[in-house]
Amino acid sequence: MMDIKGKFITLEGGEGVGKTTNVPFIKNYLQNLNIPVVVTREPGGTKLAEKIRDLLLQSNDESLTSHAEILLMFAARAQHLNHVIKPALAEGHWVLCDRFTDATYAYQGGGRGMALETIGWLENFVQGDLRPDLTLLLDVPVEIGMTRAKNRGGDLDRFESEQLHFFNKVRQVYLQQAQQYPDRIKIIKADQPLDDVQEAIIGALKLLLL
Ligand code: Z5A
Repeated sequence: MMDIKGKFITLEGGEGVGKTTNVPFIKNYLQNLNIPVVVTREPGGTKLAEKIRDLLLQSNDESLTSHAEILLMFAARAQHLNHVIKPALAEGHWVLCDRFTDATYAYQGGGRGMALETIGWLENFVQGDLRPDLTLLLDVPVEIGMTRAKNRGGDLDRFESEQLHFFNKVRQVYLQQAQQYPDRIKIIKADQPLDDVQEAIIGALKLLLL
C-alpha cells in the first residue's frame, strides 16, 4: 500500500471557466508557502497519455464511440496515476491536476449519457481508493464559458465543437458531484473578476493547510 504524503488537488469546470488561467496562480501560492508542487493535466500528463489525448481531442474520419472515448480516458489516467501522480504524492509533493475523474462524470456521464455507475466502476478499477483531497470546481453559466473560449480564438477540438445542451448537461453533473461530495469539491464562482476568483481559490486552499 502506497504511503501518501502529498496532497492531491484537481481543477474542474466546463469550457472556458478559467482553469488554465488559474493553474500558475495556485502553483505560485503554494510554492510561496514552500510546498513542492507538480503541475499536470488530464487527459495527458505522460508521453503515452499525451498521445491518447491527441486521439481524444482530434476529429477523425472514423468517429470515436462513447465506449472507446471513456476507455481511452481511463487508459490515459492509469498511465498518469502510476507514472506521475502516485510517485509525486509518495515523495511528498503536492499534485495540481487540470481536470481528473470528475470531468469523466461530467463529460462522459453528463455530456455523452454514459451510466454514472459504470464510471464509478472504472474509477474504482483504475484508482483503487485514491481520490483528490480537494477539487476546485470553477463554475460559470455555460454561455459565458463558451463565449470566453470562442474569444480566445484557435480551432475547436472534438469537445469544444459540442453544442449548448451538451455543456449544460456537463455543468449539471459537475454541480451534482459537488452536492454529493461537499467536503472535497468546493464551488468557486468564476464569473467574477479574476482577483475575486483567486481570493475564493485561496479560501478553499486554506482548508487543506489547516
Ligand atoms: N475531458 C473529458 O471529456 N473527460 C475527462 O475525463 C477529461 C477531460 C479529463 C480537454 O480539456 C477536454 O477533455 C475537455 C474535456 C475533456 N474539453 N472541453 N471542452 P482541457 O482542460 O484541455 O480544455 P478545456 O476545458 O477546453 O479548457 P479551456 O477551454 O482551455 O478552459 P479553461 O482552461 O478553463 O479556461 P482559460 O483558458 O483559463 O480561460 C478562458 C478565457 O477566459 C481566457 O481568455 C481567459 O483569459 C479568460 N478568463 C479566465 N478567467 C476569467 C475571468 N475571471 N474573467 C474574465 N475572463 C476570464
